[in-house]
Amino acid sequence: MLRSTLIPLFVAIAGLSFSLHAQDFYQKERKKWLAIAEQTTPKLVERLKRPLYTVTAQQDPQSFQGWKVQKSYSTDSLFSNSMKKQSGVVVDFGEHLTGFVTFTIKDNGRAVDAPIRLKFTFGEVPAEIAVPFDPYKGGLSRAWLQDEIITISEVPKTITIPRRVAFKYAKIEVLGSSVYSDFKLTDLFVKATTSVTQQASALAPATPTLIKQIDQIGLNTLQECMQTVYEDGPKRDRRLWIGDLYLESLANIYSFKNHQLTKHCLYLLAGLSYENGVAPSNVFERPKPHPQINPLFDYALIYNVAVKEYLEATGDKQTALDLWKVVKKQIEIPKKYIGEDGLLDYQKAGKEWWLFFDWRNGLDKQVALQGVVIWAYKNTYQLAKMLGKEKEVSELPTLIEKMTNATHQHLYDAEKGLFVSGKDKQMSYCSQAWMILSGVASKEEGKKALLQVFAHENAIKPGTPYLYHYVIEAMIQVGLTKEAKDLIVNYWGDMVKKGADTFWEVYDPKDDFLSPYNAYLVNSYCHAWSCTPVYFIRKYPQIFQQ
Ligand code: RAM
Repeated sequence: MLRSTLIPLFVAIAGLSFSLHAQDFYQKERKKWLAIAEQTTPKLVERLKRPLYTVTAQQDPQSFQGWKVQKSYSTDSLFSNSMKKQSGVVVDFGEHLTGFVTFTIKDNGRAVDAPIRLKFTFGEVPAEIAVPFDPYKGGLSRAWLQDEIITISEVPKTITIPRRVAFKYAKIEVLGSSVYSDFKLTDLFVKATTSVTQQASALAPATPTLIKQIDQIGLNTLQECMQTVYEDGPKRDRRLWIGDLYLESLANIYSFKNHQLTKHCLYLLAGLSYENGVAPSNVFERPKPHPQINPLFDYALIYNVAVKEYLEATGDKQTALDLWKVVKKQIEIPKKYIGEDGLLDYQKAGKEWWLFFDWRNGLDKQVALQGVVIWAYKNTYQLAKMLGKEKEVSELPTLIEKMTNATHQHLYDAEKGLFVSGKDKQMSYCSQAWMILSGVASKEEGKKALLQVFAHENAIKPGTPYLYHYVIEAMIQVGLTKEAKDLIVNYWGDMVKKGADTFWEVYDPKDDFLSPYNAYLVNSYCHAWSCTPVYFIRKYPQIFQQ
């Protein structure tokens, strides 16, 4: 727990030297990239939504995190009766929404003679409106939790809460009011936004019901995360991360087809790259575009693959050529760590970088690191060919071959039939997936490796839908298509059965309270990287739509 929250911070500090480099590698291009990013900022589509009814939260051991909601009474009654008698009421908007909330307060017979203090608590899942936020022991800021206290000095008044929120439920408590007067809440609505403009096509009629539901919830998740950038989560972290962008853009290609948003994000990341040339792990748009100095090895490489996928989907060569300088720079990152034997010095890399791959404590990343580098190199070389630039990266084929051979020779345990990672020869889903995606494992080896690891009780499983994405992609690649379908149906389907309206950042079927941040309430419950069933279901209709 400690490790996962501290490492990024440590690297963030170490990374400061990063930005203080002598010269800005993109000095000439930065301005232009940021200008294009600005021009391509999407317009948000707005919808006004009001709550459907009030609900009560009830404890239920069978429900997700032990809480469910029960329909209570109508909003007509909520809006026409004294608010003082309804303190603690919870309203249900019927769907996950992202936007700014506005409410109106009026007196209820007797003139209001003192300020009114209200507390709003917004929740994506029932536990957030049922379990107290404090005392808070999480590793991330307490302020991510969506509670807001508002003091109203004049009545009647319509107020828009200044903070954008992401929620399905809202709880309203009266913290302060005068005994000599009364008031009511007469209106409450959210101006919900998204940059989705085009609906996704319908699935084949023969698609199983649960898969249809998974697809729809995946679309809802993606739509909520598609704001003026591909956010990772509209509740938290509300920013553009390369790893999330990559998966969202894949799902977008097969659904909403808002390619302009992808272009916008790729330019924004380029324009905000660190001065030493590394693509930034994550960036903020406001108050003005800026990166977080927190370099992340695997995400920097994934940038290249995102550009390649964008080009393949759109044919927009101009953009890919424009961004080529960033792509070319990312392939330099691993070179410093590749030894004579073709193996990366993963310990050194791990000291100097944040290596992510998944939020799962104890995951050994040696094999995955070999895999992601080879995979990114292969994709970059394909991109170079599409752009007629292969001469500029002519070292890649030899490097790929050398690394592939070394990985196979040193990290494949032929007796066990799978890849083992680190000095303790750890077996994980992560390692097998990356060996397949990189092509280090042959189809047969990969298939066997996955089946072996699935059968191993002690193998390290993914902790997030993010890593499950790569596992499923690998399963499809080696022909485990029925198993891939079962996994989507079981893992994402399980979230559906537990009441998900949007897919969660972290999900372990055996532990509803798992949190990389030491506080499950601060987890995001509408998280971009969890939307990728949309991509699989639509890209492979023969597997999923019959
Ligand atoms: C978390 C977020 C985000 C992810 C990073 C690595 O802060 O969940 O989605 O990309 O970690």
